[in-house]
Amino acid sequence: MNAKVIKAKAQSDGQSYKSDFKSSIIRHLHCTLGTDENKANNHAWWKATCAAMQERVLEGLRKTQKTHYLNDTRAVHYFSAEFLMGRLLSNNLQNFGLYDAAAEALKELGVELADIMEEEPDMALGNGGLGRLAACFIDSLATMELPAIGYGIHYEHGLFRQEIKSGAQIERPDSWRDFGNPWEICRPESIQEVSLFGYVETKYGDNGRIQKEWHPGSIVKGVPWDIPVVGYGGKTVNVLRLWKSESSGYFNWDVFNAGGYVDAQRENVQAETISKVLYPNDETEAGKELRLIQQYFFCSCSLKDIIRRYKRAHGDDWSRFTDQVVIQLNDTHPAISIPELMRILVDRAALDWDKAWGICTKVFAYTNHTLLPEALEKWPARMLEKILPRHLEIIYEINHRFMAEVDKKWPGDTSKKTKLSIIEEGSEKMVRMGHLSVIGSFKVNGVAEIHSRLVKQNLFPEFNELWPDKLTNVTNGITPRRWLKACNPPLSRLIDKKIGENWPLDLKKLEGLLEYADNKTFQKQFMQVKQQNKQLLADEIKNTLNIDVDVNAIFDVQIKRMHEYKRQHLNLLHIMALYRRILENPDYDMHPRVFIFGAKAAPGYKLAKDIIFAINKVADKINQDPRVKNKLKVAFLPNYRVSLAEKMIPASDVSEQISTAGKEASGTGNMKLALNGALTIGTLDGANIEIAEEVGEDNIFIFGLNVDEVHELQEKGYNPHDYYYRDPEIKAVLDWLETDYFTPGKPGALVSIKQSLLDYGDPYFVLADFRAYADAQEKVDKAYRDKDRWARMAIINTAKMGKFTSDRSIQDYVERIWKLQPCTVDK
Ligand code: C3B
Repeated sequence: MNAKVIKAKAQSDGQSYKSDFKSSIIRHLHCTLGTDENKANNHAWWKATCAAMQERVLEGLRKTQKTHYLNDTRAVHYFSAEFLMGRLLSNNLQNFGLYDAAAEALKELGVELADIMEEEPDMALGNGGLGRLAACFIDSLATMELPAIGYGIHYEHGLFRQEIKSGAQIERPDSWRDFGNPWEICRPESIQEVSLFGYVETKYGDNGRIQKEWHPGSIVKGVPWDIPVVGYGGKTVNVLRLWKSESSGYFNWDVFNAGGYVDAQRENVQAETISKVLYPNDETEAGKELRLIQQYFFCSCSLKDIIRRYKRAHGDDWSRFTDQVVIQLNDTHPAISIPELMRILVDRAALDWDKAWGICTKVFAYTNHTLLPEALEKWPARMLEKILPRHLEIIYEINHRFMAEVDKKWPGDTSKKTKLSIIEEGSEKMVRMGHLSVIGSFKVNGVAEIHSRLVKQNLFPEFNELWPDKLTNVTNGITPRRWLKACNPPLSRLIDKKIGENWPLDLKKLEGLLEYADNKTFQKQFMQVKQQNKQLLADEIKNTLNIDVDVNAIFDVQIKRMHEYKRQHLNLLHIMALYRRILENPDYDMHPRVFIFGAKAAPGYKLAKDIIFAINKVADKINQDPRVKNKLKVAFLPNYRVSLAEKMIPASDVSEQISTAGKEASGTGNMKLALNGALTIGTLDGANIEIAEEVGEDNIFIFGLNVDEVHELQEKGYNPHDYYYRDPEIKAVLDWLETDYFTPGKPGALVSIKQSLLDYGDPYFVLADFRAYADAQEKVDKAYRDKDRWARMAIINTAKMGKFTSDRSIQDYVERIWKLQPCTVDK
């Protein structure tokens, strides 16, 4: 169905729906919430509206599940410890094509849809890019009518809420379901049990075969909560199934000796902590026992759920399992699924090892999202032995057999074995989850061309030699439904008028805008929309920070997790340099600019928190300094999250994508900003490279060292002091950090940034790239002053983002990895 048909249908649906919807909202106000039209506050209206919507959603879900069951479809199972969903009301209304009808229905009831949408807490069950990617992917899967299920963890507390107090980040607990969440449905009929701890008994079966029996020390319950995932067009409604841990109230008493009763109770209480809270570390492996338990918990529940469904259709006949089931591992977080499936097949289903391994290695595929060493998960063998003793044995067996394969390929080469072994020997034996994932999967993909090349060349070169077809690329993407249609209504309407309404399903259609790139009227309309969006963001900045910003200034935006490799401090040093230039020369010629940040730091990441503090302190000073004459403003918006991104992205002129080349696997914010007409200033890193290829080098500001140059500099020996002494501006700015200029009475409060860049060797080459960055920023400044040129560039950016729809990513997965067929669900 194309967009016109969807819309016509939605309109006719819309008319009848409007009155149905109105009565449904009222009914829910009365019967679900126990209130009425006169008493209801915005929160109650929001809940009643969601409940009214959910009636349709659940009908779609029921039909989808029935259709998939009757067609016995092959399905992809997306295993991810994170799903960063954001808000769902607007998305679900949009995808059903009922947004306008709902807005009108509410208006007739005296309520503004936009106001009640603000009541919805974000579902922040993820940290950043990896979790949001999973959310975009399940949107695309449903939209493309592909049978799919997302599996994850039902965290009681998602990513912490960030407050800024006196410039510093404070973490507060997130409570997305404190007053109940209207979208989720509990499915007690599908509860699973998960074993932990205990010991393994070796037995001899009747046939003389060795059998292993795991006697667990405790058992917890996994309770599934389903979130419906509505595809665009409203036909397929898939499911995101999130597992909540609960005490099973059951013990394997034989492991407790007399007097173990109290300990047993303690374990019971601990059962509930498994799904309590999301680990807030982005790209660092915490090495914590509870995290491993979380991972195993959701993987075990999910695998058992898949097998239960498979057995309902196929009984004990395993021969069709790999035709029906493919499992995508989103990073190594769910890698423990591999030995878990082996355990189920060998110990429970009594398949022989080779047969079981044959199944495993046709079921799993693994996505690598990072090369950062601190993000590559390794678990102490001792920890695995304690928590999952049988799995450790299985991992040893997988490794033993794999080492034989390595020996065949490279006879007698022990250094190859050391490199490729799942087990890393050392003072403490470690299990490398990346290795396990590559060995246990039939495909491994990186998330942008350059990243996948580096995965092959630097991270897993020997695996690539051993299995040349295993490693591949699927460049990331974003859903244009949320990241343009829903978050930027005025631009969407303008595009609809020019090229029709099919682009949310076929984003390459945006290229139709190219012929208007030089059209003065269109340029004006395009920039007016931007101005309008900037005004809304300016209001938000005024409301939250009480800072006045001018919408004629350049809105320069850096939004992402706070991390040294993402180099928010490079941005900060440049802001300080501009400030200094203005102080030295009051007539310093620059177009007014507002630098806007949004970023959370991992609570234990000291330097990241110091950078947040520094940005806020520098912002305070600059924003209050009359000598700056409004040329420069700095705004750090607290609590960056999906719903805030939806407000910032449509209002951005400049998109900061300035990571050290080779460090950002892909990035997806870069795609969202360019899609909404922001111009990128960025390094040749991650998907920036592919964005540059699409828009052309005239329509992007590329600067700095590329991957090879970073590598060369590293080899040659990088000394940041060279840049400090040679470039007076760098020196002045770094020395400034040491004074109490930005932190009156507290000299040295910002010194850790200088120290990291000089004393600790500037591991992310900030100083090496500073001058090139500052020069590129001057080019941005010049370009913006030429209004026509800027409008043209912005339009071209929007027009050329077709490649980056997550529908294209999913199509790549389908063709290269999953081999799935769509399945049409009648509405
Ligand atoms: C991120 C990477 O940092 C991004 O470059 C990438 O676009 C996304 O994943 C999605 O692929 N990432 C993350 O958010 N968390 C990790 N643990 C590892 C990578």
